[in-house]
Order: sequence, then structure tokens, then C-alpha cells
Amino acid sequence: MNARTTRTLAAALSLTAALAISGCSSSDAKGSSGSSGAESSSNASAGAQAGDSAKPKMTVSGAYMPEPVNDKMAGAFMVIKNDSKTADKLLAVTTPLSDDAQVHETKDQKMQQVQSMDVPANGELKLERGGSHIMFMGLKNKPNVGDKVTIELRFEKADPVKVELDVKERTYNPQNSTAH
Ligand SMILES: [Cu+2]
Repeated sequence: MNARTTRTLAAALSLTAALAISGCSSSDAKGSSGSSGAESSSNASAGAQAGDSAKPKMTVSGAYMPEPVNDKMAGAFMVIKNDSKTADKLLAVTTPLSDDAQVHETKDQKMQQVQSMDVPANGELKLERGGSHIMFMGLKNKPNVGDKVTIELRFEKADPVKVELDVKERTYNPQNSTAH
């Protein structure tokens, strides 16, 4: 939690939606990303082979990254669909682009890092501008329009999913392009 930082970020964000990505700082990388300590409950899933049909499988669509302004940070948006009747959680993201990929949510126009994000049973998790998203800090290079960025989504139950992000123009928004 860092209310002051997130509020400042949110203010910057609301000014220029197109530059939403640059409005996001590394917030508090301390401690929060560790999460290694209290994992007691999740270990149970490893041995539980009960009903493999219950294991969710994720489908990802519309994955893109607006061309980042610089190599400091970038964001990613997509829709993650869970067609199973088992609810799951997005726990982490990895990518060759960055050693620090975070899952952010936006509440009351303030963005903050979260440890996991629900993917409801027979539902979807929408990562979109102004809402939840993936954020990459400290890029190893600056992707340009037309590039592809490979990421891997890690879930609590489902197998990891590899996703290719299309790098789009900075102002690209699929919601606009489908609207009349
Ligand atoms: Cu963010």
C-alpha cells in the first residue's frame, strides 16, 4: 500500500489516458513481490490430482502492448478466458523483456500492485486501459510498433500460458476500434 504514490499516479493517469503506461511507477517493489513466505495453502494443489477435468484451461485473446515511451516501463492488456467451472487466479507474469512484471489493479483511478487476480469460473479476466493490467518495469530494450513481446502467465491451478503481445501504437485501444 502506498496511497500517496498511487494517488499521484492516478492523477497523472487521468490527465492523459494515452500515456497511462508512463503514469505507473514501480510503486513499492519492496517485500510485496516476495510472497515466498506464506504459501502454505497453495501447496495442497500440487498433490491433488482429483478430477483432472477440474483443472482450468485459459484462453487469451487480444493481447497487446502500447508502444512504451521509453525503456523504463510498459503495460500489457488482454482478455483471459476461463472456460472451466473452476475459478482460478493469475499469480504472476514472466517475460524476457523485464525481470519485474507486476499485476496491477485500478481502484478509484488509483493503480496498485496486487499479489493475484481472480479469473472466475466460466468467466474472464479483462485487462484493459483504465482497469487491471500487467506492468513491466525496467525494460531490457524498448519495443517498437510491430514488435512482438513474449510473456508467460502463471496461474494458481491452470498450466502456464505463453502469450505473444503485439506492440501497437501508443494510443491503440481495441474498444475504440470496434466502436462505431
Ligand atoms: Cu500499473
